Amino acid sequence: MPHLTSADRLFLDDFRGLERIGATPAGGVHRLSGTAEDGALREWFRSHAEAQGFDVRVDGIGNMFACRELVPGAPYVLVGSHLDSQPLAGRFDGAYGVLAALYAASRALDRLAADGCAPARNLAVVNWFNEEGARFAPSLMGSSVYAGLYSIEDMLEVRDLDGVSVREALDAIGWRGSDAPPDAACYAEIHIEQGRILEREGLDVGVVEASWYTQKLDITVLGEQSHTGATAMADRRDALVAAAEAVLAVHDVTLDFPEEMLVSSVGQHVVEPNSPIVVPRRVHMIADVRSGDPEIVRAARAALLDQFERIGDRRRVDFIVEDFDVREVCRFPEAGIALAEEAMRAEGLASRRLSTMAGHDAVALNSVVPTVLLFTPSVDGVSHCERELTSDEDMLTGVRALTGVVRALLER
Ligand code: HGY
Ligand code: MN
Ligand code: MN
Ligand code: MN
Repeated sequence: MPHLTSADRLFLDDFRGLERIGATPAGGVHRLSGTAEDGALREWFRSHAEAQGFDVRVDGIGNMFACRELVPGAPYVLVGSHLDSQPLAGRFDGAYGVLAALYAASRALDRLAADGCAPARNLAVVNWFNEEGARFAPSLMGSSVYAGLYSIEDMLEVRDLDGVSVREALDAIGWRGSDAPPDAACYAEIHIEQGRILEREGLDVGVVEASWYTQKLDITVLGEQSHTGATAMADRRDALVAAAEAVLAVHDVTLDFPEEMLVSSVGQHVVEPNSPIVVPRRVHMIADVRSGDPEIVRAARAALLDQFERIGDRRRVDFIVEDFDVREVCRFPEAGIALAEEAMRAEGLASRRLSTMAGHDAVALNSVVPTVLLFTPSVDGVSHCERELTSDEDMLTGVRALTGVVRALLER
């Protein structure tokens, strides 16, 4: 590890402090949106942002904006990510990007002042509400409301599996605000890659040029409840057996396409009544399907619907399938990519362009303002898992990279 500056040590100390919120015994975090852990993270972020001279605003869907007004009336450079996590997940996904944004924002302002340059824009560091969509679907919720892709009224009424609404959850932790969010001129984000490319090629930073097409299938399988002992096998309408075939179909449909051009999983699965001696009457499950080519997803989706129909006929159950959380391919603007690559060169960092298969708040923001998305290496490419890891050195390099980008965006 090269020589650590005092600012580097401060960053690492703060990241260690952040890690402890919602920490799990196995070294990960469990920080679902709208929970007490989310509330603690927000208090942590607010106190650290205010300590660095930012004024924190909270909008009606719980997005947090730590603002520095530099040029009255000017639009804002937004830089940030998300503090919520998947269940039993990693310490870095989102949280690293929020802390890196706070440090890069302060350092970019210091650099501008040291260079005698005046900023042309204002600056805000953002914690977006519910990027993960784990407790409340869809994902990228707060950033999509900000981008006008979803209505705040609809999102506040979304309910989790226990029937708790977003509104009730935010009110319970006291984080449903009423501040007007700042107007954005542009957005920048740094995020762990959650893949293996940067690590395999020994690179410092990734500059993201496009995101994959992603969508989810909301699948309900309806059979009939009956006694697992007394009911003849020929008389059963077992929703779970049919759902099990459907789960395999979701996985195996990827084999019909060029290797790694399509990825899919069923990650969430609820069985009713979920009793050992009752034939299940209903299974509700969510499939996630992604590809760099939307036509491949559309073809896979058609094949699956056809298979579900055949499974339903054979098993005498009904399938109800709805599309949601659809994200078209997003291409980041060439001007932002070039600006980021220039900043990497100026910092002496090795970077390359790549696509993201994971969704990010930057995808929502890019639908309304020019956006730059940077990646930092992930060890083994593992994420949404407690052993997710990015080295201290790579985290600090990412802060340097983001600082260069924010400084350039402030001057435009
Ligand atoms: O959808 C995603 O890939 C992100 O982790 N929410
Ligand atoms: Mn601190
Ligand atoms: Mn993330
Ligand atoms: Mn994630």
